[in-house]
Formats: sequence, structure tokens, C-alpha cells
Amino acid sequence: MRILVLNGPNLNLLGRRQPEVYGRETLADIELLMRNHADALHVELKFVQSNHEGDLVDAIQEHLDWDGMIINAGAYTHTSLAIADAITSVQVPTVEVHLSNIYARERIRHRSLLAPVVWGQVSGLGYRGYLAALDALQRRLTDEAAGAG
Ligand code: DHK
Repeated sequence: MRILVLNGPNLNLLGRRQPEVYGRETLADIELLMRNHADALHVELKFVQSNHEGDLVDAIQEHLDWDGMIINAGAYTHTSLAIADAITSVQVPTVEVHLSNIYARERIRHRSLLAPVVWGQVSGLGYRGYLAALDALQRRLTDEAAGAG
């Protein structure tokens, strides 16, 4: 089972970027936590971070035969029809993650262009949201493999 973990702009600055909003964990901390958990679940993870919209679209397309995707598109969540179209195009089950509760923030962050095209969304649980997304995807894929749908 192979799951791509995609992180968008400014998430490379986690740890120093508004820790009261995004938490104290760095992206490397989150990657380590996820890798430890994924090992226990027998899931292969690949991490990609980019500050550039086209790179994120490329990464989605390049992994179209992977089993699942976890994406925090950062600010592109609220603006990128290109990323939404890429997710729709590849038809890989995808969970959208936000460290902060986007619905408790500025109005412009309330709308996600990705929400209508992803399987589910986790918002506001900090780094734990990535682990929750991993659990949910692994369980869905296991259910599907068992024919439970
Ligand atoms: C991350 C960002 O970079 C913001 O632009 C989003 C999201 C929220 C997060 O909570 O992880 O608005």
C-alpha cells in the first residue's frame, strides 16, 4: 500500500511559522511520526513538499497509480483549481489535511477548492490530523481489498 504525502507552500517552515496556529512540530517531525506509524501499518509513504503550484500538480500526476494521497496544499487550498483538477483527474483516494481549523479563521480560508473533490478532510487537529488521515486511508484501502467497500 503506497500513500503520497503532499505539502504545499510555507509548510517547509513549520516549527517556526506561527507556532500558535500551526504547532511547534517541524515538517521533519511530522514525517518521522508518520513513518513510524506507517511502518506499523505496513504502508509505504513518500513525502513531497513544494512552494510551487505546478510542482504539486506534477507530483499528483506522477503518482496516479499510487493507492492514496494525503494533501495539505497550504494557501493553494483556497485558490487552486489546477490542484483540484489534478486530484479529480488521477482518481486516487485523497484526504485533505489542515493543521489549523480553517473554519475558525479568516473568511477567505473557509472555502476549500479541494473539499468537493477529495474523499475527506481533517481540519484543526494539528500534526495529529496527518496521522488520522493515514489511519483512515489505510483502513479504507484494507476494507476495499477485503471487498467490504
Ligand atoms: C496551511 C496553510 O499554509 C494555510 O494557507 C491554510 C493550512 C491552512 C493549515 O492549517 O495547515 O489556510
